[in-house]
Amino acid sequence: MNKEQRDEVFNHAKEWIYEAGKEIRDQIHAPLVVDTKSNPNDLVTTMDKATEEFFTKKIKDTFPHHFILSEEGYGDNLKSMNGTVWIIDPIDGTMNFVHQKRNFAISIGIYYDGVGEIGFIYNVMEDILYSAKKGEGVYKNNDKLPRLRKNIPFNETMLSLNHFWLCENRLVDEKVMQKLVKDVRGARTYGSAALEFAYVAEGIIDTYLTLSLSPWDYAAGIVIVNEVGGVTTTVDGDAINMLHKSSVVTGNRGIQQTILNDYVKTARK
Ligand code: 2AM
Ligand code: CA
Repeated sequence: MNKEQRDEVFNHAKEWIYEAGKEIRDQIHAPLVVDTKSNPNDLVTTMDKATEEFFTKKIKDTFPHHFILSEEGYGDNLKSMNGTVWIIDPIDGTMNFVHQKRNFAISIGIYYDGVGEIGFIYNVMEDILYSAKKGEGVYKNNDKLPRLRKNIPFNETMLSLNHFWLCENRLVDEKVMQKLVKDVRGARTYGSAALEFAYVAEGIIDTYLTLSLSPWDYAAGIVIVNEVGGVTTTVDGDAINMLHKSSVVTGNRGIQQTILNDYVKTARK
């Protein structure tokens, strides 16, 4: 994708995100139909579906040769990342959307032949848009974010993870993860993977860990964290594949490595 093409796609996507976000804010107190998906706590609403349908229609009308990978079933069934692929989560943090009516985001990553070109994470209720184009850094609304700090002392690290890591489970030794939570300065759980990536990029969280996410949860975040000098891998330290579910360890380069090597790899069962 050349700069002209990237700018054209970016400008359309940004306009549609603001339009979708305004619609969600306008409807935030309207009655919702809430269904469950893979388990009773995996929620989907009429607003998730309507928002995804809005984006897929706009994209197919404007860019008929582009592909879409998305959470709620309006996208394509993709077997490869060839060409331009929009990876869309219409509402990331659906449980927050339902219960709190805040702390959720629209997340859109745009890839060309498997390379992340554009990332958007829109905190809808706060009207804060994190956006990135490959090679041009990250903006929080109109302000360019600085590159991530280097050499943060480990005992000053802010960590984000969900409680699953800390409870008895079949994937990790929770005792190792409990030690990690004690060794860092503070631990947080925000309930929206996309926002957690955005907070890593902003430098207000140093690392975010999660055991199983789908491409639409991290496609935009990876581009955005990468553009401020951060790094994202699986819990085994491998690159993330956009066509499958994955574990994720994203963050400030030095801290991410320490957490991966000294804690996560030891904790893996
Ligand atoms: P979602 O709101 O789009 O479903 C919550 O910790 C984070 O994990 C959210 O970003 C949520 O995305 C994501 N997530 C991914 N798979 C999930 C699942 N099966 N159930 C609940 N949250 C899930
Ligand atoms: Ca979602």
